[in-house]
Amino acid sequence: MKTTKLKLSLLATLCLSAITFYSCSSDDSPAAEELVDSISYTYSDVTKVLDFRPAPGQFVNELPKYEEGDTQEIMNQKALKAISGNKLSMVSLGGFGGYIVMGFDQTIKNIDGRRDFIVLGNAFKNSSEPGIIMVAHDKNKNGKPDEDEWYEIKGSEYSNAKTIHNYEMTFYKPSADLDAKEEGFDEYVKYKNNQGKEGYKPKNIYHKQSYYPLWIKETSLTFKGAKLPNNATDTSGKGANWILPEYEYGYADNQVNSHIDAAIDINWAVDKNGKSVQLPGVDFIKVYTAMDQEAGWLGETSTEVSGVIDLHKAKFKVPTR
Ligand SMILES: [Ca+2]
Ligand SMILES: [Ca+2]
Ligand SMILES: [Ca+2]
Repeated sequence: MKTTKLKLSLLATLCLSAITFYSCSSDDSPAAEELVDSISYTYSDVTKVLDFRPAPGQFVNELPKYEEGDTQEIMNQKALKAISGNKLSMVSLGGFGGYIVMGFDQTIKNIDGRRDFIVLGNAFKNSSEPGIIMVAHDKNKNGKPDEDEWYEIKGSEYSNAKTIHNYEMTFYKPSADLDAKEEGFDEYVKYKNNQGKEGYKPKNIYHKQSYYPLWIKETSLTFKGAKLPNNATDTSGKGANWILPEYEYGYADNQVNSHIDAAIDINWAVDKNGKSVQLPGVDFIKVYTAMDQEAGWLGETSTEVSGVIDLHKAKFKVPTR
């Protein structure tokens, strides 16, 4: 999340809560552009958080709040509380690769010709921090997403020449001394990627807590996935006015929640080779930050998730593209 945007996005959430739910009858198909004006964005169908593992970032240990002694299990529960039910808050996934794995009481069905779900984020105009969406159908019915059950939702930048598939980032835990420093400085979280680059991520002046997830005992964290092209531009040329425009479709925290292209068709799922797969539905959704980008004083670009809406359960017929 960009650093100053939190209050604004909470405000946006409050404004959206005023929108009437079910303003059209359940059997009517809303026109594409209406999708979403008639959905309430203040509830979520998420009922489980199986894993919450953010990469280091300026909102880590804050969204949700880490308290001394919290275990992974407790942090999963805190994340669930933030993104389930009808009083939504949000979790921040931090830098590249940081992720959350969510589950549901019932399978989100894949209906042909229609989009099936929305991952809610806090994007607004020129504040898009896209995360890649992975989906799993519990084919072997063991109640867990197995490694071979995951597929990637192929978003609009999948074939962009600047997208790096098989990107890998390792972050190293900073010393307690660095964590304790309250002023901003550049050489904070050491990282190394698989593109031959290493260096440090900065600490900024706005967020003084540790940026490394403190409930994780390992002293380094490695994340793998696809990295989308950078989207941040400083329009002032002086570092003052950063904009992060959206990509077209197929991501989390990218299009505004109320935009039709925030909605996902499970038919967009592809396997590791980019081959389309047909899933009857999905039981688990994983979202990870797909950007590795610092936008000046706004800090690192990190995906936020505030819930998932099953469009069929909500009785919305949203055409695919
Ligand atoms: Ca965001
Ligand atoms: Ca579908
Ligand atoms: Ca399974």
